[in-house]
Amino acid sequence: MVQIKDKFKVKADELNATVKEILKEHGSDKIGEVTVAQVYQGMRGITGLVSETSLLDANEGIRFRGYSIPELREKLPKVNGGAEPLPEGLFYLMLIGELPDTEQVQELSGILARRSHVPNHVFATIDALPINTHPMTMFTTGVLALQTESLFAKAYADGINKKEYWGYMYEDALNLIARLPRVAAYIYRRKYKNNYHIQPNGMLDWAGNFAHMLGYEDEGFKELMRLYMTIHADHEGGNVSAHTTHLVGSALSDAYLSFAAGMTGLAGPLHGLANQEVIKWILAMQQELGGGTPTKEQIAAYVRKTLADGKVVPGYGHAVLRKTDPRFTAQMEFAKKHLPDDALVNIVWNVYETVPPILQELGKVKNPWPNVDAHSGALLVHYGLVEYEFYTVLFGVSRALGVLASLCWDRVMGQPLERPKSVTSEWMQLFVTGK
Ligand code: FAM
Repeated sequence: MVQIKDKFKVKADELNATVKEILKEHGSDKIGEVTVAQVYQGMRGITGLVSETSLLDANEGIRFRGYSIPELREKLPKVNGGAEPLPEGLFYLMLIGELPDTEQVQELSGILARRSHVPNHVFATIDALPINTHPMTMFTTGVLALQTESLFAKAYADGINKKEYWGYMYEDALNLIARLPRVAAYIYRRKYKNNYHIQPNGMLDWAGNFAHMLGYEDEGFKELMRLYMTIHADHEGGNVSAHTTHLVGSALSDAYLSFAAGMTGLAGPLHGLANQEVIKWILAMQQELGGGTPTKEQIAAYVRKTLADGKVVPGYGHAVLRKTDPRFTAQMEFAKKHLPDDALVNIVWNVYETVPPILQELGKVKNPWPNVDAHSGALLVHYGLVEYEFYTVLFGVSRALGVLASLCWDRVMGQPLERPKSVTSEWMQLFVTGK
């Protein structure tokens, strides 16, 4: 079987030839305009990046190499008897640009299992942090501690030719993806299960083994983990975790340094930390209402109180999407199939019916619909993973698939140091008024 790495290089050589032609014929073509508001307000809608792995449409949602989430759930290989896609297959698709067959996914699962060794100093570094340290801080620290293993960093220090950068970045990316479940599970078992650690099972797929090391043997949870790791893997290149990984990587920081930087962004409440904030918000609402299942009227009142307190409703809205997130819909379908009567899930569904009209009333919210985080916690709680501070670590393990596949493409395409221009408001004043 042609090695995945060789296949990647063939695809990259083809794309490099295409991009060379595009730049030669159209390099000075204008692709858009930039307004003063966009410069001051988060560069929304400015097309300024290329990321091969996925593309986000405001109304259609995410497509990974052209495939929607429903299409991935149908077409990607699954475990025997399973219904959810193997996330290794999505990594293959994002990297190579073709749907893998079962044999190719099984080969990738084996490669990752063989590369999953984590040196003891990484665990010792995590152990040096106080037990009440946030899991995302432990996770990011663990990734940085792994940087000792970077083949790219060693090769660069030895003076490699820039044409060889991609090969070492590819090896680091696969090694890091292979190691992350072990690091994440170590953190979970240290913080919540009295340091009782579970050894990996090399016979399981990447996500199934992750569930096993977390301490969850239920096949339903393993299926949820396969879906979870698939839908959180990528969301084009401009979101905070993807863009940060890309930006730091553009300085030729290795995969460990770049991904750790991306994870510090994912740890933000407006980005990946929202998945824990959603469950915290629902539990706080239940507590304030004396427990039980709140009515839609009670939910509406609590939403209005949240807004009146100057807080955001976590799990709702999106910087690009202008409809219900297909990643929310995929989770809702999973819940309807496996746990339709779960009380917390039914609260999520009642919140879904209640929040959008209230956010629309405000007149300022561009997307009142739920995003991926609005549903994820309720599914995890159902299977017993109730420690919501850990949820963003799950998100981070999944996001590695997309941002590290993208990092391999950045290096093989020879993407340069990223360096947009900034100005001062004094400059802006002069620009807009002429004085
Ligand atoms: N609750 C309350 N207000 C909201 C809101 C929400 N869910 N979503 C947007 N707004 C407000 C926003 O704060 C802004 O208010 P101000 O003008 O007073 O500052 C106004 O509506 C316009 O914002 P926007 O243009 O509609 O949204 P942005 O593109 O600025 O922000 C989000 C996008 C995701 C940061 C925003 O929707 C939000 O804060 N959502 C809640 C946090 C969340 O769920 N984040 C997770 C996002 C998810 F995709 C992920 O990355 N995992």
